[in-house]
Amino acid sequence: MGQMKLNIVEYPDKRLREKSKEVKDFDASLHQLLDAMNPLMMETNGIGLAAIQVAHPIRALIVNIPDEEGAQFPENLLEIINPVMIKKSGEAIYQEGCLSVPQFYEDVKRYEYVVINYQDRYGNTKTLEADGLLAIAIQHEIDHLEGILFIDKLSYSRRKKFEKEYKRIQKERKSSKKS
Ligand code: QAP
Ligand code: CO
Repeated sequence: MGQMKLNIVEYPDKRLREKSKEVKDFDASLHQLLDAMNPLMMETNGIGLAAIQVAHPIRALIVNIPDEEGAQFPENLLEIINPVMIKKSGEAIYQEGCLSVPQFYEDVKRYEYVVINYQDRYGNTKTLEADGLLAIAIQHEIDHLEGILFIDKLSYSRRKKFEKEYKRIQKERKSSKKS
């Protein structure tokens, strides 16, 4: 079987607005997708990636939170399938970005603490308690499963700022012919 070639789907692609489907088969094709998502996330300097961002609208995501120096380690990779948030509390504001909305970062308000139930790649049920950056990342990625992007959570004025910057980013990308 050949290597799976994945590309990041970028805003404003409508495919990012789909609601991802529950994973029912914890089979080789799921494992192959997860195995291809991780190197892509590492190459693109990501800390979280949902399957829908690589054009597979299934309820699967990966997260790898860096340490204080920004280093990521394979043993910190979390593969999260069919997550359900069972507890949430507090408030935290963090400047978020998204591989599907390149080069734009803005403050987003999230819960400070969350607990999720999820399944691993074999279908085993797990519970994860998260705070800090991990809690933020999990909420950001779970939003992707519902077709929600972090820019949807911005205030009216910040959303306007995004629209303006987005146009500028697109122009720059066109003129530099890198895409
Ligand atoms: C979601 O985001 C997230 O614009 C994951 O040019 C964001 O990995 C979780 C990235 C904030 C927690 C806090 C974005 C890379 C990566 C870009 C990412 C870019 C290159 C975003
Ligand atoms: Co994202």
